[in-house]
Amino acid sequence: MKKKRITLSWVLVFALAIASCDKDEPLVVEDPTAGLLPAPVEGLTTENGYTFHFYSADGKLTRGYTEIFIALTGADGKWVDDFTVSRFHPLMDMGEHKHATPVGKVEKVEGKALYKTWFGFLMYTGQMDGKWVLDFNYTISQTEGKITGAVPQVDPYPTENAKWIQSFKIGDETYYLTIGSPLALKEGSNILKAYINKVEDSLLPYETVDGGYKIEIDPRMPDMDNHSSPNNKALEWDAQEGIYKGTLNLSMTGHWRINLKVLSTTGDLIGGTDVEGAGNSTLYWDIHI
Ligand SMILES: [Cu+2]
Repeated sequence: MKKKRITLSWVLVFALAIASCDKDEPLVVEDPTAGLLPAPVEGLTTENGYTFHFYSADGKLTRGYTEIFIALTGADGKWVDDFTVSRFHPLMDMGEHKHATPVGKVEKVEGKALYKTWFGFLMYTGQMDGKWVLDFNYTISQTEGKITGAVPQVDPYPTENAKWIQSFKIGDETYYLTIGSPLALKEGSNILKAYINKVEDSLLPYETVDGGYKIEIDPRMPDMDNHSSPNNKALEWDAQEGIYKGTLNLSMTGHWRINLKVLSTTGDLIGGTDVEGAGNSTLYWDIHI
């Protein structure tokens, strides 16, 4: 009796193995973009008729931090899941002068035919007659290719009193401090996220610097006698999430200047200054909530 049961279960395993190897069954990929809105990027079709699609939470690309999602359709318009994307390279062409911008790491979204990354656009489209172009590498069914000259349309900051990216120098080297998800900040206690990116070459993507710094914050309201807000916590590197993370407490709505000091993990001051009276640090973000 026991032997018979074992034989039967082996037959089942074998049948299942055959079923899962059946290549005639068309693979239906679910819409990976539910809850997202198409973002304005042109020029995303490959030579063999595949098209990449960019999405964001609000259907916009904005100056400062913008989280971006990337999906792919085939010539038949159906979602494709066997692809990768990498090496996003936004470049602003300002005629006489060109520059890249801070970029995040590229991650696969778990369980979906979707990738995500973020860009820290230093300028908006049309600012000083500048225009963004975007290149990136891809593989589709293991075949490599490259999109060149896609055109993202980047909007100005969506709120007044916005300054979401700040640069600082260590010796001759330029770094950027980008506030993550600034539109999610609200009155009360917030988890504040930020990235540090380094300029190795002004024309190549400014990659993230993962750890090694601490960012102290001193939020003030410049329009209200520069009063502060209590219960803030400095941003420290969170290796699991790959982000600098701290606590920002905003005691009321309005325009906040988040004064910054960048320190090494051993406590040496690298950038920014203490706030004196009605003044500010030499390094700060501005937000409006
Ligand atoms: Cu520019």
